[in-house]
Amino acid sequence: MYWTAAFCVFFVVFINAEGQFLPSEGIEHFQQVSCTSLCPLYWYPHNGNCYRFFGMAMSWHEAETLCNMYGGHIASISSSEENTFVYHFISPFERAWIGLNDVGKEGSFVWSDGTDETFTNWAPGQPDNANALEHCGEFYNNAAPGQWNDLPCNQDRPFMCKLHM
Ligand SMILES: [Ca+2]
Ligand SMILES: [Ca+2]
Repeated sequence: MYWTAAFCVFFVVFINAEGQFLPSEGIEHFQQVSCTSLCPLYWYPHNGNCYRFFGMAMSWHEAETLCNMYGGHIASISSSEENTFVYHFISPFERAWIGLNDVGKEGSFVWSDGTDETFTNWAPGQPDNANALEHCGEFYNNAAPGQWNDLPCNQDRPFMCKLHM
């Protein structure tokens, strides 16, 4: 049984104009609230989302189905910072699926979790849709670290799942 609920822990601190902490009964001036989301066991929190790496290699669609079972998708990547974070887990395996694909329409890449395609990090010459068979995105070992390639979806790769919290 897995759970995907997110909840927040609120820390409320009361300080006066000089930055001195006040007892709660002396509230008059300012309050500061921080919120921390928690991830299910074995999932890593990062910038409000949860991530889990799966080292067993499988096809892109099998990987997406497994991520769906947890309530997520193969990881989308919307910034250089997120790319570095995800690649940190994947780099020992050299190649791994990402959620980007053009399964629906050749050349129109979309993220399986619906994230807007605002950031891309294709390796030089990619995506090339080699032999008209490449519709799924991966981290590529024949490129600079963290760059992407399009690949036939039936290849087997490890992958990162992402839960939007
Ligand atoms: Ca393609
Ligand atoms: Ca390619």
